[in-house]
Amino acid sequence: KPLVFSGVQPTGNLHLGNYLGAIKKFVALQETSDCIYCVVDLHSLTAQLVYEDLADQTRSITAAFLASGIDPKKHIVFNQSRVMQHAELAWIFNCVARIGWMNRMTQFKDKAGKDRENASLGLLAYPSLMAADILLYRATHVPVGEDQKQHLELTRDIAQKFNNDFSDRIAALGVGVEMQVGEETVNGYFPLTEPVIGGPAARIMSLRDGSKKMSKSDPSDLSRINLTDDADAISKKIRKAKTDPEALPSELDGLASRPEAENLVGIYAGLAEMSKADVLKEFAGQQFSVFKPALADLAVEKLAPIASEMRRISDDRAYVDAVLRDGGERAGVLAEATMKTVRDIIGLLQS
Ligand code: AQP
Repeated sequence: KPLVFSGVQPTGNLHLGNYLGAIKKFVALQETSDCIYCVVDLHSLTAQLVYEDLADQTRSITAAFLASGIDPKKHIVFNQSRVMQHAELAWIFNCVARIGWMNRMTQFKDKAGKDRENASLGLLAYPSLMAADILLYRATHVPVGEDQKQHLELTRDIAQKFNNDFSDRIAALGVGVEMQVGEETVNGYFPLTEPVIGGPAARIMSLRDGSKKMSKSDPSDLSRINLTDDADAISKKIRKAKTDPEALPSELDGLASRPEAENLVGIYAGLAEMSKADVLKEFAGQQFSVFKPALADLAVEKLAPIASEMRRISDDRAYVDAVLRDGGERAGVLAEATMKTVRDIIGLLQS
């Protein structure tokens, strides 16, 4: 059975991009896989060290997972900092990965801005912790938005370098598994994890600027639809979304160089579980004055039940905390099993 891992940072209100690009996939994968979904609170420290409400943000992301349909009994839901092995493996991966690999990450370049010397070391090492999150469970699949693709490639690079560097010890301990790398069959301890990216909503853009991704940290609230927005807010944001004066085309080609129009079509497709081409078949030749209200109705229909369920779950703080505690205990058992082997592979004294 595939083993799925993914995480979301408790850095602010979840938005439609997080939902369509990631959480909706988390829910679907539960049917076919064993899933571990994590609120990655240690990752959020890379953006900002001091939060007034980190614990409440962590609970709120957990409530969003549960409200969206993640089952914490059949699968595992927990917050990263409870399982200290994430930080332990990240340290080892800091020593496996190369600084040049980290320097090339576009997310680091974007977030560090011009003053790179002053960015936190944690921001640079972020992908190393992410690789640890995934490989601690030897996850085979990671559902993420398009923006995380490069980090997933780096996770494979780290796994591959670890497998290569320690190949003799992995073989001597008999802890490797056979895997295919290109043409070659190799024996490694860590799998080369596959990203699960794709569909019409893998990269949802800002409602104000079709060249920027929808993001929690955009200062304009009009740029995103939050999972907690009410029907009025959703309708208003879609009404005000930037568009062009043309009608919708009948073919996908007609959306080329119309990023805002393409984004709204992608959002519709993601919410309705249709392809963009089918959305265009339905709305070909229509103006945004027709398409936007239809999109707003669909968004309200899909998001309102999640928002109200989130509120209901959030009111029961003891329940949310119990889910995270229980998930943390179960994740901790799996994590320690991996770390015992990793310490043996490296040769750290454990007896
Ligand atoms: N715009 C997006 N479209 C599709 N997927 C997206 N994701 C984020 N933005 C979009 C996916 O959501 C998951 C959780 O993201 P995260 O919270 O761990 O980190 P992030 O990518 O940094 O999210 P934000 O909202 O954009 O936050 P800021 O503003 O802090 O950068 C991931 O799978 C991500 O791909």
